[in-house]
Amino acid sequence: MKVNGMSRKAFIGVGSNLGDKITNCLTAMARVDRTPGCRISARSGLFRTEPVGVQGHDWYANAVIAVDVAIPARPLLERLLSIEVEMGRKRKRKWDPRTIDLDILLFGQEVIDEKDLTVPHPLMHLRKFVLVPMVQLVPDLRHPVLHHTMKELLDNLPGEGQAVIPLEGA
Ligand code: A4P
Ligand code: MG
Repeated sequence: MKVNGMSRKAFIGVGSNLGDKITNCLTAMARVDRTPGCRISARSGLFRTEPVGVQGHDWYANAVIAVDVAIPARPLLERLLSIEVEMGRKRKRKWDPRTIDLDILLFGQEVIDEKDLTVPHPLMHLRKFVLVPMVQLVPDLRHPVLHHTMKELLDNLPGEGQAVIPLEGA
């Protein structure tokens, strides 16, 4: 399938906190880029990030990719879940350490509220490990529900907590 002028821009959050985290993130990105109907147009830097919402876990590597998509959101989600499985992710408890986690953050301006697919990602506006890379890529892009730009959402978060540290040369 060609990714052409009919395509939309999706933003996908990439995270790993198990094994060789940076390699895991880069491998997952390459697999997204090889998916029919998906072409990465830009990627943020990679960041070393403090775990959010869980305690005692290892730090994460996180990044965001901008993807030109010519397929609907549902098959994109299915492809992301199968990349996670191919890369050895075992689903145990929610928020367990994972070799790779791929979340659809935004899918064009679409708003999707289904049992197993919520877009925009319901926590993205609260997470520096999402917003710092989003601001690198698209500071002026507006959240389709909250209507603030990525830069405004990041500026609205408390200054302290949620460390997000750029990885050198990544
Ligand atoms: N699902 C619903 N909406 C979406 C969407 N927009 N994108 C469903 C992707 N998946 C979506 O995911 C559970 C189900 O969510 C999927 O089967 C899909 O149908 P999961 O990956 O099995 O569970 P999870 O990752 O444990 O939970 P969830 O809700 O995805 O957690 P998050 O939001 O991914 O948070 N701290 C740092 N620093 N960096 C991180 O990357 N990640 C988490 C996990 C917590 N703390 C973190 C990080
Ligand atoms: Mg997930």
